[in-house]
Amino acid sequence: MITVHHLNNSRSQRVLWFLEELGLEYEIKHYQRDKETNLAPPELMEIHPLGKSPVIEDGDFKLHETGAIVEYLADTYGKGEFSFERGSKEYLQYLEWMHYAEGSAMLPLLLGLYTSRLGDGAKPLLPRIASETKNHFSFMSQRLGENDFFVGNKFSAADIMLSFPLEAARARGVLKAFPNLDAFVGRFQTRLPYLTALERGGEYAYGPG
Ligand SMILES: N[C@@H](CCC(=O)N[C@@H](CS)C(=O)NCC(=O)O)C(=O)O
Repeated sequence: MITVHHLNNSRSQRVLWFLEELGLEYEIKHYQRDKETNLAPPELMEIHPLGKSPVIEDGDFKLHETGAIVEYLADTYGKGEFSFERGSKEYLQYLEWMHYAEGSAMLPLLLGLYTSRLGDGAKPLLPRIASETKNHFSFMSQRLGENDFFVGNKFSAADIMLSFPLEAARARGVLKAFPNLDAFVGRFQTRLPYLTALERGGEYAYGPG
């Protein structure tokens, strides 16, 4: 049985969603953010030295970092349904988008979040953060174009990875300028496995509505 160490209002929601898409049984260990600092509770340090979520356990195997977790789940349990044939052009695009989500797309959003606490001190950084946000979200918007999915003509684990930066951006109004990304979020948020995961995961600030 897979265990997910899940933090409320976090990227780890994606892992629950993917497990639902895969139709796997799993249990959730819930952790709540501190109401003042928004940080994870110290108990998560006992699971992994970084004290961050998600972390999964599968048998005697422990794995952290969402991209690694999602890739592992797709490879181990997906029977090819959520990925692409190794060696194919689509597979390379899939890897690119899968790792782009945490490796690149999150950075301008995180910079925006952290600098918003600096007041006037953040001013010199804001133009660069705004231009990088535009740069990355334009890039994603261009790639998606009129397509329903980021890679090929099928829903894949790469779409699941990209869901979090897109939902976080939507919550901040960034997607108003990118109607196709906004529509993409609207579509995946109606998937039954997504909604089941939402119910099981508890508090999530980036869901539909
Ligand atoms: N790139 C990592 C980021 C992990 C991460 O920062 N998780 C956040 C949840 S969104 C967290 O646990 N934050 C709580 C804290 O830093 O105290 C991943 O995708 O797994």
